[in-house]
Amino acid sequence: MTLTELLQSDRPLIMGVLNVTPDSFSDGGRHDDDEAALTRARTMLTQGADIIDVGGESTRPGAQRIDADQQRQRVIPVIEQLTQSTPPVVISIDTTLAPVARAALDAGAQMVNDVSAGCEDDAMLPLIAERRCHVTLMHMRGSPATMQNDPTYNDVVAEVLEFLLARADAARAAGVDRDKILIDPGIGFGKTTDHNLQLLADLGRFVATGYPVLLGASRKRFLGELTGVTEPVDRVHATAATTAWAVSRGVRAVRVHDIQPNRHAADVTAAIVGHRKG
Ligand code: PMM
Repeated sequence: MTLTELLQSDRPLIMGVLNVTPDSFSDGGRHDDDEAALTRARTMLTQGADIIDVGGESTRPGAQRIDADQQRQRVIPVIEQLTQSTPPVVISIDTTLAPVARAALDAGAQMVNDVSAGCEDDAMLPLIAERRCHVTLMHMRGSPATMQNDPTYNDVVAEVLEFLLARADAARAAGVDRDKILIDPGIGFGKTTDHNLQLLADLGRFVATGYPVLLGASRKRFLGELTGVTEPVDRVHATAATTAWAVSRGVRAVRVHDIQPNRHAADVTAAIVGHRKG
């Protein structure tokens, strides 16, 4: 299936996180060689992932930047293997740098997941337009190095919405088709627990824009604050709660580390929502 076909289907989409980074906070560098990454990707697909989001740079708070060459060296061999397998895997590349995105698209990726929404690299939106691929535009306050330094908003939902609509307009002005754009409020990117909860409570306002909404709450710190669970890997149930809620509000895709519990939470919620609609 292509990503276009997946987005046209009724089923809530599960995007599995494949961090090919030695320093990602939740994978702990266990997938930093190609074989381990491929095995992890195949497990996620067996468990029901629709899309694999491959990233070569950690965006955890305070993380060091990884340059384009290093990101390419990490992700391209893995992407090539996955897109050349049968059936081919739908790949999203998690990067803010156009040279990395270009190499990933050359290797068969179908979407660019840009946590800077095209702000970091001016060449990104024109590249997306030229390749006619999908793009996720995410909201972030500041950069991963600084974003958790006392973020403040007057009205977090209105400000994040305004930013995402402006970035979607910028993408369209660069030539990206409307139906290729997804938006993401960027849970945990320059937000306190209270901000994250406001964004989650008001997900319906993001869905009402008409752009498919992607949500990434998996294992994030605010879930630890709410539950008292300190280890990210143990925040599976907390994450599944956000998935069920998000799907009930009309969110199209969730970006998660633990596929099976989120697949089940999403599918059961979608069945309830579908039943209510009659
Ligand atoms: N979160 C992370 C990385 N990439 N992309 C999108 N679109 N949305 C997110 O919420 C998001 C992302 C950070 O999480 P990780 O370090 O566990 O991958």
